[in-house]
Amino acid sequence: MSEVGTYSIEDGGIGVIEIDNPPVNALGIKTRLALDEGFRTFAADDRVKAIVLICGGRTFFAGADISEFGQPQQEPGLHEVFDIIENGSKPVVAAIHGTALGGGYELALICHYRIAVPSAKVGLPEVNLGLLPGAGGTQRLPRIVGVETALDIITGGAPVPAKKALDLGMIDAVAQEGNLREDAIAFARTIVDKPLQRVRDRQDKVAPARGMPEIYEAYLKKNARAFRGFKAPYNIVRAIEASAEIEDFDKGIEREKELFDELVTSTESAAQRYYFFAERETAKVPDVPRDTATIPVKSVGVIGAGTMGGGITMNFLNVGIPVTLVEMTREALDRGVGVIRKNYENTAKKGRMTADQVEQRMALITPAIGLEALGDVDLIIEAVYEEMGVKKDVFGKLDKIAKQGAILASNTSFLDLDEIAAATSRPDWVVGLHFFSPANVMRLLEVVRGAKTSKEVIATAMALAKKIGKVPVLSGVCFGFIANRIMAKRGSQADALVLEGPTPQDIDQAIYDYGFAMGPFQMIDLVGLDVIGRDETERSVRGDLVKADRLGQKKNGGYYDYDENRKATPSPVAAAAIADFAAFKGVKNKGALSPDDIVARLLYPVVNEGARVLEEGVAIRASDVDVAAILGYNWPVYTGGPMFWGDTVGLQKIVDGLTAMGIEPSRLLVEKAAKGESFTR
Ligand code: T1G
Repeated sequence: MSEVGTYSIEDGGIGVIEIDNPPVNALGIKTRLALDEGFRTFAADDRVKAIVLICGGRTFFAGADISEFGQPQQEPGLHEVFDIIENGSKPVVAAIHGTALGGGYELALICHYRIAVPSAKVGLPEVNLGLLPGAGGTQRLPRIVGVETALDIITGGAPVPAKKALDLGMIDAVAQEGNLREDAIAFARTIVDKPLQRVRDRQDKVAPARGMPEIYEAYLKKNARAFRGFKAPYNIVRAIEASAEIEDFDKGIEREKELFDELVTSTESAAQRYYFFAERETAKVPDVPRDTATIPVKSVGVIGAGTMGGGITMNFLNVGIPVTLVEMTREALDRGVGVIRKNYENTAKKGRMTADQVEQRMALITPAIGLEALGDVDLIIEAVYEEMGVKKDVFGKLDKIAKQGAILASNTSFLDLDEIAAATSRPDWVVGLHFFSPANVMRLLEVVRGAKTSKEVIATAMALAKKIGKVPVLSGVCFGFIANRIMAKRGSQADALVLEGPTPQDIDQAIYDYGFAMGPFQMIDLVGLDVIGRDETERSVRGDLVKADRLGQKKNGGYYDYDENRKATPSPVAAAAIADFAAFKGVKNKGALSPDDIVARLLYPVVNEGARVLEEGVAIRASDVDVAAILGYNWPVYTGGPMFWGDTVGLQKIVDGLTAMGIEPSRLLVEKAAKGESFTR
């Protein structure tokens, strides 16, 4: 009996190997030792005619143990264990619940049969870690579902629900929910005498694709935009090509290993594996124990039915929490409710929810005029105009209306939460819940902790964030909190650099090639020059362009000109405005800059601000800063985010670069660079 495995023999000679290695039965060394022992024991026991492999806890094996990557491998390795199973003389049935992912589903593919409960999902999400399925998944899955379907499943990485997996042949049977063990044993009895067929020996699904390299070129071309900057999808496509082109399975495995090894040693994969844990770390607040009592939130009030208020409302409707949605006029309220309905109906049109579900969610809204309707709700989120006087007025009134024990939250994106809390008699119940627009889509939620916010309110906010599908990042009180504050440095440097010679398109191209979806000037033109916050007390290029009625894509162009299809071209008008403002400011034209120098000029200051946010204690940990930048601003995940990337570049190089730019490096950055320390390694 191993530490995490138990073995039993049921009627009919069915050997059952049960692994229970919390939290997700990852295929770390303890699990591998238990599998090795179990299968060797049953192979040698003549009473055993077939074997069921099942897991305890929340899920079937959820993959290799990601924390083991980069460490010396402890024997037995995954391949050794898999060989014992696949080359055994007795049929093996994988009994799946929860999420059989990555190496977990690859283990299921090694077994001769797979049975799952209806709520189970199976998948190969290694692409999210900058990897490919390195235990045979790229060679076995095409042998079950064919090359085209395997391309989608493996480059997409999404889990496949049991019903669809059955249709695709990824599993062979569906068990009754809650009866997996019994059903798997019964299933095993039916296959005891059947001839053993291994997935690796099947050719029928891959033979038709043999000799058709155009499949893969076309696939890479079709997905060029989605795969841009990532290495793993390209290697995945090549590995799946090998499953059809290389008839000898073991040679196909060799090719898979070659392509896997390229990825597992890459910075991109290290960054994405780091990010996997970073996203799960954010909910842990050092001085708020995980068992801190949380306040039940069974009803929510949202003040403001505009874009933010409506999006915020949808998050709670989506998880069945009723919302009292408050506006000041019937017209604004009806418009807001109408937008929510329209959003759901659009989702229903795409087949992602039913008409009934739309009505169920809409029925959870209680529209109301005036704050008085909020006297009974457990949590109130204010999403009114971003002006301190307005916020303080609302919170002063809420203090009189909200029940004792209600949490009062502001969605402010940069104002001083402590000042807002001071407008109430209950600052310990005041917290910031900073959603990012569109609030029903963006996963980042900055939880802003005021000086007096209680630990229970923080614990509740962090737990509630996860319940509504957000990734919470705790922030202290400062202008712009974390994501907006550090990314503002990219914008201000872009505004300064464009006066010195590089054009908006030079700057945007460099930032696009670094991995962002678009550059800063394209973003401003998209959002609108009159919308993006700016200091109106001072002249600026943006102010001059707004005065010239150039508002961006929506009106007359902005930094670019646009044709009727919104295709951007460099704008002589914008170039003249930039030159005119540079002359006004007395900025000399220093000529063009290389893309690398443009990236350094725009992003080193972001790393520097991230260091400041850490030294001020606004953020708890460097990986939280990375999560905020990646989820809030689409910082390319394969760089790991600003702090991980800063470590990759080298902190001393960043200190020297900032100094050369005349930008003062933060104390923490200088200290770490001097000591040869890193933020994230
Ligand atoms: N390795 C190590 N720890 C893991 C883990 C893993 N594969 N998966 C989860 N954890 C930890 C996680 O850090 C957290 O820890 C706890 O389990 C609960 O996770 C050879 C190379 C399974 C859907 O990519 O998608 O196999 O914070 O908070 O929301 O080809 O975890 O509690 O200390 O996410 O219920 C491929 C990754 C690996 C699956 C559960 N497998 N995991 O979600 O809980 S590479 C994956 C998930 C591989 C092979 C390749 C999810 C989940 P802590 P959680 P959850």
